[in-house]
Amino acid sequence: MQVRFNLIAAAAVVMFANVASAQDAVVKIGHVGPTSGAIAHLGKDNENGARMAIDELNAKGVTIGGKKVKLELLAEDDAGDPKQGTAVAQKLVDSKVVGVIGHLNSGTTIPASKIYSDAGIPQISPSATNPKYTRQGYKTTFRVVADDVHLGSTLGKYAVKELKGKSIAVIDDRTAYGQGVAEEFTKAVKASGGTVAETQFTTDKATDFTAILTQIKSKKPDVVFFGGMDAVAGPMIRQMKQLGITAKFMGGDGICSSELPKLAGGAMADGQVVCAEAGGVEGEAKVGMEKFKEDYKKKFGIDVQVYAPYVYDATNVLVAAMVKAGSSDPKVYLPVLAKTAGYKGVTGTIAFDEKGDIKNGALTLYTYKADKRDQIAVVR
Ligand code: ABU
Repeated sequence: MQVRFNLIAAAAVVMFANVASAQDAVVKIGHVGPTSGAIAHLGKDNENGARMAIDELNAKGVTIGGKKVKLELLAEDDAGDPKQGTAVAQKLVDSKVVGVIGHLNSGTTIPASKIYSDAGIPQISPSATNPKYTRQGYKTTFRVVADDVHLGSTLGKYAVKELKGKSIAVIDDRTAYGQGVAEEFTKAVKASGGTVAETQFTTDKATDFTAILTQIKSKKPDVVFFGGMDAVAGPMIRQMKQLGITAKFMGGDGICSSELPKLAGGAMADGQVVCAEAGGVEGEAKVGMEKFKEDYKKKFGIDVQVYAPYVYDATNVLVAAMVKAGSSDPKVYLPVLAKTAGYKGVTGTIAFDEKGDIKNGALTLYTYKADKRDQIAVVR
């Protein structure tokens, strides 16, 4: 009887040791993405990645500086809009978050980074790929994915060398991301001996591409590259089919989502689309990524879009730095975060360079077959 009582008491101790209590100090972490608007599915995907990390950490129990803490996620919506991005950044600073994961878009991440930098709050973007983000001289900016230089140059080379593109058309949505990645793509096409036959622009809100696609059709393109997001790329692919344009369609990480086939309304031919995610794992490391995707589906009932695993890792990296520093005070843990090296995440090994960019970042090239993403290769 006494043995049984002791076992129950021991189990209770373990249970309560692993569950944050109401008395634990609260550590607030911000997350920002567009959870409303045309790319809300991507914003929600990112937010889910942060929620998954926070829930798991709280369930395991987090001790910082000898004190048990409860992590609290403050999730904000910037709607992909630069003005709303800076407004919610200020709101998070005023709410005393000690770190921020986000934002999703380069166009919101870059202006918001000044607000976090002025407040001394570390920010890790899991998906903003415009190189400028980490090149402003701020000590608070970090990124766990490769940037547009890497994305654009790899895709440009692929268009010429692998797809044998002779007549290449480039469209961008005039956002910080879309324009930047299209410029890098164009540079790489030229450096690889290819020619850009036509350049057109649209916006991240456009839905009718008849005029620009008709112009592009006259150049008989074999490759069309789009710098922008999946919500615009989907209808563009559909309208290409309606106009009889059978060219390969390429884009960066912004189009490389699970949602793209649905957004294209069934107009994507197998192997027609080639895109790149700004990260990736190979070999044995794929086991962790697959497990993450299964756990994510179990928890949220939906598939990962693109960047949830990177948000998950970014959140864990942030908290690991606090634990290592023994403090959640940004002044104390920021230098430890900057020295992150050899962190084994589901997206691979994370270490930051002097700018806060991931060292030795990878890219994964994908196509779509039967409306499912199909990996072509992981490249560095
Ligand atoms: N990297 C693609 C989506 C986010 C962005 O950089 O705007």
